[in-house]
Amino acid sequence: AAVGKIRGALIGCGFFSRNHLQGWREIDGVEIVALCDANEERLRMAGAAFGIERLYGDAAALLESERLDFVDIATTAPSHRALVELAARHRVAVICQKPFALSMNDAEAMVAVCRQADVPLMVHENFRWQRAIRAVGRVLAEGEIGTPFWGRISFRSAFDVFSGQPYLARNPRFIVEDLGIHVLDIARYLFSDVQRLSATTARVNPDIAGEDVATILLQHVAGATSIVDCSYATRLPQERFPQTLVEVDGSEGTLRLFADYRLQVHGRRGTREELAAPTVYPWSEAPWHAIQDSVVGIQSHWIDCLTKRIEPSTSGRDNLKTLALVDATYRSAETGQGVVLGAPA
Ligand code: NAD
Ligand code: 89V
Repeated sequence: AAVGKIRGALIGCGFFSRNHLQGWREIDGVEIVALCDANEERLRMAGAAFGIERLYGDAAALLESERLDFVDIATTAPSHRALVELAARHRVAVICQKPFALSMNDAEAMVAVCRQADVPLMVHENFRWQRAIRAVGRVLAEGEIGTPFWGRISFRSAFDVFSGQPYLARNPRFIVEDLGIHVLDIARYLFSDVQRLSATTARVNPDIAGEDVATILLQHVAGATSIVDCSYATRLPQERFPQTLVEVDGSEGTLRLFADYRLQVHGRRGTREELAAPTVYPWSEAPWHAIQDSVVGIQSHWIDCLTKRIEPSTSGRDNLKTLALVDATYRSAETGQGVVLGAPA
């Protein structure tokens, strides 16, 4: 490995991991020096595709043998807690894919163990790093439409996510845990933390175990009310996976993020439209462009934070508040009651 570069290792060489590996190649000053996967074939294939020779079937052996500045965990959620704890024991900084954990109890323990070991921890919550979502965030921060009082963040699709990620059809919880988590995080990012929430969920597709529709009403601490709605059962004339559409009404104007990344702002200075489209890399694959670009965005942010020793935007601590919204959504849908969120830790 080149001298002076930040040294990372990737754990989990499955469906999404190639986006991580491509993303790391886009960023100067970082090198993925080793790979780990319990599945030997996937491990070998990723090693061959990315020219990485140091391969491990077991994460404990990886951490024993390699000198690392961070590990990038891209396994599915059931393995996250043990892997984060392992990295913390070795005092190695950690990125962990979403969903960070499947229970608040696990998530809190994972944040605590990294804090005690003084190890930086970021959750790979990349949707707030999509270029169009950043553009919406900038318009709101600059006050162009005044103070937001209402918003809607909408993800409606019938894209077949199950062939690439078969576990999504089998998990008892589906859209809120896998996708709603991203949309709820965008709501926190744009409108502040949440004090109260109510939700309904439904399963339309009879061939999957979990829910594929969720509609969530959020009361934000800064005053806005928002609606987060997501569906994988919505057959539109034009499939727009994985686009997230946004509407915001503010005291001085309105903002609309329409399809195909057309951002319209009607504010103090009149009406304007910009294109907030993702960067398309040679390795980008339709329709994943926006997500792949956001991987580069969040990974660049991680390197920036590691170098400057600052807390990432989607640190473990921050992500507990997004996970609490996932948890509250399921509770509200089950009980038919609104849920009041506790004061953040
Ligand atoms: P996958 O099942 O295709 O790949 C996971 C890999 O991890 C498998 O190859 C498996 O063998 C390996 N693995 C599991 N436990 C391990 C362990 N303890 N040690 C070593 N290897 C282990 O899953 P995927 O679809 O690539 O998803 C991985 C994660 O990424 C999930 O949590 C998913 O929610 C998330 N994801 C995020 C995005 C995003 O945009 N942020 C998109 C897709 C998936
Ligand atoms: O982004 C994700 O986390 C993916 C998908 C877009 C399919 O929900 O799992």
